Amino acid sequence: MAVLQILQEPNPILRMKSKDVEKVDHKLQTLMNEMLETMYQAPGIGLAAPQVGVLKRVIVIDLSKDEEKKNPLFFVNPKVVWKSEDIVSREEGCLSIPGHFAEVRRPNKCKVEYLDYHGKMKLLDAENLLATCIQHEIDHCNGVLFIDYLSKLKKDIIIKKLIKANREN
Ligand code: GNR
Ligand code: NI
Repeated sequence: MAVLQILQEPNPILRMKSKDVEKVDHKLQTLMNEMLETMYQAPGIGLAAPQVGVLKRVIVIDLSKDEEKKNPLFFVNPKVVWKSEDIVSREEGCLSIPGHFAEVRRPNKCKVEYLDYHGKMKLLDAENLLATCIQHEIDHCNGVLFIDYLSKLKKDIIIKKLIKANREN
C-alpha cells in the first residue's frame, strides 16, 4: 500500500474545489486506503483527497488514540445538512500547514450526509472534535484552509514562514 505525498501551502491545488465522486468503485477504495495509510504515517487525525493532489470529495478520519483499536471513517461526497448554533473554539493544525496551530471557531455539532466506504448513504451526528475535523476536511474539498479564518496579518505571517521553511529544506 502506497503512502502518498501531502501537498503544503502555498500550493494552488489546495485552493481548488474538488468534484463529487460519481461511483464508489474499487479504484476509489484503493485511494481511500492509501489516504488512510498516509494519514496514519503523518500522523494526523484526518485527511482530504485534495491534500494528496486528488480533486475529489473524499475524506478519511480516525480519532482513535494510539493505544486504542483503530477506527477509520470514510466519507465520500460529505455534505453538512445541519450545523448547531453553539460555536466552539478549538486549536487546529493541518498536515498541509506543518508546525502551525491556531484557534478556530466552528459549530460544535453538525449532521453530515455522505456515502461510506461501500457507497452506502449514511447520516452521521457529529460533535466536539469529530465535528471540527469533518468541517476542516470538507473545507479542504472547497479549497479552504484553517488559516483563512485568521486575521490577514496572522495568515500572512504563517504563509511567509512556510515559504521560508521550504526554501531552507
Ligand atoms: O491532524 C490533524 N489534526 C487536527 C486538529 C484539529 C483540527 C483539525 C485537524 S485535521 C489535521 C489533519 C489535516 O490536516 N487534515 O486535513
Ligand atoms: Ni488539513
